[in-house]
Amino acid sequence: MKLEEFNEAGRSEAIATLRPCVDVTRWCEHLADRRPYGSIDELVSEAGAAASPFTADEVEQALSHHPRIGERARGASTEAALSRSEQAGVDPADAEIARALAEGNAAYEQRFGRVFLIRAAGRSAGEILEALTARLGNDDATEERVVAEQLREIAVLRLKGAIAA
Ligand code: 2AL
Repeated sequence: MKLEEFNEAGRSEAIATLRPCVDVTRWCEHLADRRPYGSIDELVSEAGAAASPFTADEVEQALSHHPRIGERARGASTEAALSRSEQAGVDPADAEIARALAEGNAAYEQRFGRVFLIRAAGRSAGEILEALTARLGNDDATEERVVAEQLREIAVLRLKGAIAA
């Protein structure tokens, strides 16, 4: 969608455009209600500020929409297509990587009680595995900050893809 269309859309259409970026109602409503934006930079800057930080509850709500790293999202929804393209650096046919990711995901879920989340776009499977291993050593408070920051990065990247000058 063009920025001009986003600026002029009805409130519910604007919110529906934002929702696949991250399912956090406060963030979507805030950005819709701050319209109009004079530029993409202005929108992106507001989006980053409104996501700093996402609360633990918001992270939990949004995480349910993110498939595990190494699990290809199925279906034709905007979210599923975004996830597949973000995880393009992870080759599902590479059995060794798939096994290492599955083990790492399980260890992370055991340790922190939620799905391991990382901004996958632009990262190779090796880089993701390295980050996963390192983050397993974080204390709870540090990891809570890291996961909120990763969710913010994903949301802002998706926003840049959803709304163009
Ligand atoms: C994802 C995903 O689907 N896209 C992305 O950047 N990260 N999933 C995840 N568990 O981190």
